[in-house]
Amino acid sequence: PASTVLGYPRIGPRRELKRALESYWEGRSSREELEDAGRRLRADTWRRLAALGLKGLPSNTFSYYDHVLDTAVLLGAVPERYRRDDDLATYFAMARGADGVAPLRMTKWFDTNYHYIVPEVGPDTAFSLDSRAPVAELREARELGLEIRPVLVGPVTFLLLAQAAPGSPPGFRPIDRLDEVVEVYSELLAELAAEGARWVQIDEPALVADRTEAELDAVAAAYGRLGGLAERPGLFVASYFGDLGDALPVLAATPVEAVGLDLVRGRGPKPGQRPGERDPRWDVLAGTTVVAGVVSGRDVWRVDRERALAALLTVREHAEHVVVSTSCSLLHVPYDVGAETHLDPELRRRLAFADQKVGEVVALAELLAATPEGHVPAPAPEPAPVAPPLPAPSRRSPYPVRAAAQAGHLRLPPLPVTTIGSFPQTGELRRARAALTAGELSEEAYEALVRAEIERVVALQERLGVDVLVHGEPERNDMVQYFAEHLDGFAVTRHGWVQSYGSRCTRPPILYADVKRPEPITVRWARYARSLTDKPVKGMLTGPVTIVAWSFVRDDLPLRDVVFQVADAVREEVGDLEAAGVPVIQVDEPALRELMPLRRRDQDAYLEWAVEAYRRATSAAADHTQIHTHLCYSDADQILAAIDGLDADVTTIESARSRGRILPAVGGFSRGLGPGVYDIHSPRVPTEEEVAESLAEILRVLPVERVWVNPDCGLKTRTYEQVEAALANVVRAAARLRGTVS
Ligand code: THG
Ligand code: ZN
Repeated sequence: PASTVLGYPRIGPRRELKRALESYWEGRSSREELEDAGRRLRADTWRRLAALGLKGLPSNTFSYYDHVLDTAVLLGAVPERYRRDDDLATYFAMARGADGVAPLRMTKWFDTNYHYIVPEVGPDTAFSLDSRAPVAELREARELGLEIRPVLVGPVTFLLLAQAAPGSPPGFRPIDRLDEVVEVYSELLAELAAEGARWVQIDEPALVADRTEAELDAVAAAYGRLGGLAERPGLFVASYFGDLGDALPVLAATPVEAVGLDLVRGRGPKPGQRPGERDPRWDVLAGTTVVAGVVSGRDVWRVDRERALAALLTVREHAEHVVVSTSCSLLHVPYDVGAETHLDPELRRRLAFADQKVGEVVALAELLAATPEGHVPAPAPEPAPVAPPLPAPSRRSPYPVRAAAQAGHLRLPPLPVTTIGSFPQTGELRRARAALTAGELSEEAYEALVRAEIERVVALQERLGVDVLVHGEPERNDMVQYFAEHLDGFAVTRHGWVQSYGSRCTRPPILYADVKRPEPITVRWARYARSLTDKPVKGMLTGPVTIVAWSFVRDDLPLRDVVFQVADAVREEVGDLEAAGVPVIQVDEPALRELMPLRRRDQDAYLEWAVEAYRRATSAAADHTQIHTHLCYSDADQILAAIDGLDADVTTIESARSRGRILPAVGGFSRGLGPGVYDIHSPRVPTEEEVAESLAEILRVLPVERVWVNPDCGLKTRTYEQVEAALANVVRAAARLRGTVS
């Protein structure tokens, strides 16, 4: 029976790739050792998938950093400034920067928590095929006696995700270069066929977002051209993360042999439709192989077999062949639930990570093959409707009233200086936390260390002259995991790492039941910091949307209701912080944009409840309590109305690398705003001069009484040396500007 997955994790079940990469970057191992690690991981993956009974094995899903960056290399789209003699040095220069050259930008892969490297394409980019990686994998698999299917990012998606190279003429869009890029794919397909590839998977997730007529015409032209090649493998175009919509008939009309549909997020059978009943919307699939994504690659839940089988039977009514598959690559889930031996067995039985999902795909393929044509299973029961959450009462007055109350309460200078919350996480703290988990360090000894770190952070900020102090978050491993560990309804994993970008991973918590806050979480740390200083201390919380966006969440409730439950827990924490005398409370929502639906028609409804959740979390505060929020990523300009809707008193945003876009957009912003004055993502310490210039630029568009002075983001990835030097310059620059503006 036909079964496959669209992709598989690559970081390694014990993060072997992370270790190999970081050791290579630090000069502790050779290129050969890194490449050996890569080869071993690929071989282990294919053998594992074959052992689990999977028929179609994907290849080229491995990457030393990112698959979009790999595609840029494959096509020769390597900007001149990154070129080095050694091709691996070139590759990592694009990913991580080198010799004073900043890396390429990084951004979210659709609505996932994975970040890709944004390629640059200009009118003069000289495309040329570099097929070494996919060809090498074909040969490696052949040596293992396995047949594999190379996976490529498709030409349309690649160009739609690329940015115009610096210096491109106005109006130039990378997609204008589609014809030339398709020529390179043609060459590649011929070569892969000559190397024995019978199928190739071409990923076009960009087709599940809104596309213009012209873009759909380009899709038709591109796949018409590729389909018309004499020497080529079978073409399987995969869509995922949603429904193809108008792109489905377009793709189906091209000569591609197989189309992949996401039947978890995309359109399933119509409401009321009997399983197996024909659906005219899918008539276009006649003669096509459908790779039916019925096992979710985005969550950690076991598949609902009845529902999945019903979708497969409906597809079988229309398609030439059906291949059972995952809804998208398994890149977004951890490897193996079997490694989580500490989890409650009851919860464990409900979970499926990558290997369990592969098993489900195989089992469903067998079930489908054993189900006779014309079989009509009982329709799946509709989920029970749930009561909408009750509105949360607000204690807040309009902004001007609050601002006056806060001014009296806080007595801050103009251009107040603050930080985003985290201070450097020292190796000592990380080791202590590991020792605590392993039972080798007592709770008391650990807490003493955390307290000592808070003392150090508070003393440092006092010495530098920061105006609103933070405790530095030494007790937190991660801004989401920490809260998940302290809330009922969440479980955390030991080995459930998921790649975030390059060698970096997160362990998303699992929200599996109703969320409750059994007791205050952050209050004693904030209270301790407060006891050490006469300056205002800011309490630090993670917002409900971000906690949910960076977790795996239950799917038996609407996402909105889950977020509201988390909001209510945060609301209780806000109340307790205020009661403990904490005058400023920051509720971060860096992921506000990430959960944004891909289709425009769904976006307003999302933003409306996301903003409501935030207000639910913060509206318990009294007028004199100042609410701050922080948003990461440089696309704040795209959701400015929603940010305004959060109604926070002060918003700090990343802006150092995107000032030209952000500042014009925030001119009309009516509350406190702190556009970051320097980029914390680089180890470079900004000079006082540079910070003063940033501030002067900000003051050209915003009135001085609304401007806050802060770095771009949290400081946890920096060293104390860098932080101390940078903040000293920030404080001096603010003092200088205060002299000139007041
Ligand atoms: N926490 C969580 N999710 C996130 C972020 C976060 N998603 C988006 C963004 N921030 C991703 N950025 C990062 C930045 C750093 C790391 C991971 C994602 C990182 N991870 C450590 C590593 O891989 O070595 C492991 C951290 C740990 O030990 O817990 O550095 O901030 N949830
Ligand atoms: Zn940030």
